[in-house]
Amino acid sequence: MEQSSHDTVLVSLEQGVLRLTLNRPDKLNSFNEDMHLALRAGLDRAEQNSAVRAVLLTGAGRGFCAGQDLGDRDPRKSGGSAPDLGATIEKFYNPLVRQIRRLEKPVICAVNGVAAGAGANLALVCDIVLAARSARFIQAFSKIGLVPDSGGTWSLPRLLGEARAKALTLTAAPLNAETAADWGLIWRAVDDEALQDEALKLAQQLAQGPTRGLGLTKLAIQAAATNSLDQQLELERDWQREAGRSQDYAEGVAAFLDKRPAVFKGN
Ligand code: T3D
Repeated sequence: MEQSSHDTVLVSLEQGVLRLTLNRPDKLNSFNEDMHLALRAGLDRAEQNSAVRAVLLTGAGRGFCAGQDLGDRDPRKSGGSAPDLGATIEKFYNPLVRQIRRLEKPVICAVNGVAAGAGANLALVCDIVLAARSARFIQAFSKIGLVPDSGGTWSLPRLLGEARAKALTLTAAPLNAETAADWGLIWRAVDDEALQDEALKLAQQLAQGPTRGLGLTKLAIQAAATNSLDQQLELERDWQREAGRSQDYAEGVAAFLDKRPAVFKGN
């Protein structure tokens, strides 16, 4: 069910994959309030609807997302008063990051073009990131006097180490997709014309997987960022107990013993 082309996020559900396409191409899909609300609504649907078993996030046109729409921050139109950017982070960007991280379903990001500012960090918070070879990741914040947000100061040093994280954020140097993959920032760089097919294939593969086990796996990997080994071992014990109660686990083992492909139903 595709929505009309003036919607700021296009939404379609096919074979368990909810595709969310950021759709303000003339502004390189930069965020205005409307697009924030539409994206959150799409993610709410992914959370609440058991027919959704994976999410695919991408952008319309030549860009993925250029971060905040700076047209909405024109200082010449604000009558001299500085905006409270902390309030917009609290209201829009932080809840978005938290929602993607807590969603117990895989979120695939297909970075189809430039990803700048909060747009770059939105991609990095997704679970598996594929990027077109022509895509660039730009920590654009320092060019306008801001600090990285949307989890960038958290994910960049973890994924890249401090040296690369500081150089990228302080200089706003563009990072191409191939280097991003070589450095471990993303999963893979893909030929531009193959990106959407490859991303959809991956999303469909995950949508046909054992949804509960995949969701718990995602959360377990994330929990390791702050847990000790002992805490993580206890978490694995508890969540394995839970995964072991799923029908998909019983199906997985039966299929192995029967020497046939498993048919996971997501429960
Ligand atoms: O404010 C808060 O709530 C706090 C939160 C902040 C989060 C943030 O994301 S802050 C960072 C904001 N983003 C940026 O600073 C990036 C600005 N954009 C760029 O630097 C460049 O556009 C790109 C490097 C991303 C791409 O460059 P290029 O040469 O490929 O494209 P372009 O010609 O610059 O852009 C194409 C069009 O998109 C252009 O419009 P036009 O001239 O054709 O009518 C451009 O103005 C528009 N556009 C691109 N980015 C934005 C934008 N319009 C509004 N806001 C944007 N962020």
